[in-house]
Amino acid sequence: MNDIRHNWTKEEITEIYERPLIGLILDAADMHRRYHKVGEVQISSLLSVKTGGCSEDCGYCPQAARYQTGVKVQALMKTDEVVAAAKSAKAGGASRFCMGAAWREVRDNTDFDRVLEIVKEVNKLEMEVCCTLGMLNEYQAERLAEAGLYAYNHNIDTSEEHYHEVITTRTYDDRLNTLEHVRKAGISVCSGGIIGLGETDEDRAGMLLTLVNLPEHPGSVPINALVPVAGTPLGENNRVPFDDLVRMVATARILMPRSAVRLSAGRLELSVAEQGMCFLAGANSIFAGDKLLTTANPEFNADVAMFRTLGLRPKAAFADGHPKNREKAIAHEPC
Ligand code: SAM
Ligand code: DTB
Ligand code: SF4
Repeated sequence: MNDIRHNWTKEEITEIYERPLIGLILDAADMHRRYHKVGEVQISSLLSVKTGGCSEDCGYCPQAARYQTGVKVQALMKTDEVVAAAKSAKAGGASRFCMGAAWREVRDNTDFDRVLEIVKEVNKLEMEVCCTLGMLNEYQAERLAEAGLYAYNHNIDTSEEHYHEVITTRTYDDRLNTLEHVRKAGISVCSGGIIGLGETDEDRAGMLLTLVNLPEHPGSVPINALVPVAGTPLGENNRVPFDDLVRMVATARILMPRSAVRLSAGRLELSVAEQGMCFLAGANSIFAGDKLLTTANPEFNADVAMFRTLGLRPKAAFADGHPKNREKAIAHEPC
């Protein structure tokens, strides 16, 4: 049977998500072994290059100006500060450097010019450069591609049906349009979502349905567990049970065999054994560094110890193909 499909139904996805957990993990592990080197984990480092003061109302986000979360607004960082952070991330084993900005969308101004300059400089470090800057038009996506951007993160967050319960200042279609601009510009799409937003299992299947039926599966799929932040509308939500996270990872792995499935926000709450189950279920990417954008992430030394315990090793940059050679990356065969 063809593993790479774009015609899944929600019923098929639900059937996978609801399998008995151990069987589901083994099914996902089989798929993982067919398409990836077991134990190889991509390490991405995150840096918030422009923090807080965002005009959007995303119910989970500590950076929305309208919520009192104690996040300090910080203007766009200077190029040399960002490059210094990228060098130190590389020294710590990261092969991808992802820069986040608390913007609704990119505007054609001097800040964007600086982001383009930063992308060019970080690219010289032979790291995979990624940005997450909010919505982009076609022209902005092309300019980022020309500057050497490898990947663009833009999450769909949840199902189309649940989206307006979480965010009202933009639509699901706005998100999908940006993803299309990114894809057309030849930039690797990084898109996933968050669990723990008050969604149902059907919404979770719906979110994966949107991702898997895109014209190409995203190169990376971040699966975030909500980090509840006081002051946000979802700040009182319960943490998601670890087995829900394992289910999401495993289902994403089965649906999108070639993609990197990133165990993203929420790792701090997981034991090494629980994270180990996620790696077994097909997670092969993490955000490393003691901070995500504004919230805490496991300490560097704790991740080094976890890699040793679980027998994991960092994946090299551009192992799936250099952007200059993107066709090769897309066509790569199962190993
Ligand atoms: N402003 C840009 C945007 O929204 O696309 C980029 C930065 S935004 C903070 C990046 C992603 O972080 C969001 O799409 C969301 O999926 C994730 N995120 C934000 N707050 C979170 C939280 N409290 N817990 C888990 N994930 C979160
Ligand atoms: C993604 O999917 N998760 C990251 C990254 N992409 C940009 C962000 C997580 C943010 C968690 C809340 C915070 O630290 O502000
Ligand atoms: Fe702004 Fe992005 Fe946070 Fe939404 S998720 S409030 S767009 S920074």
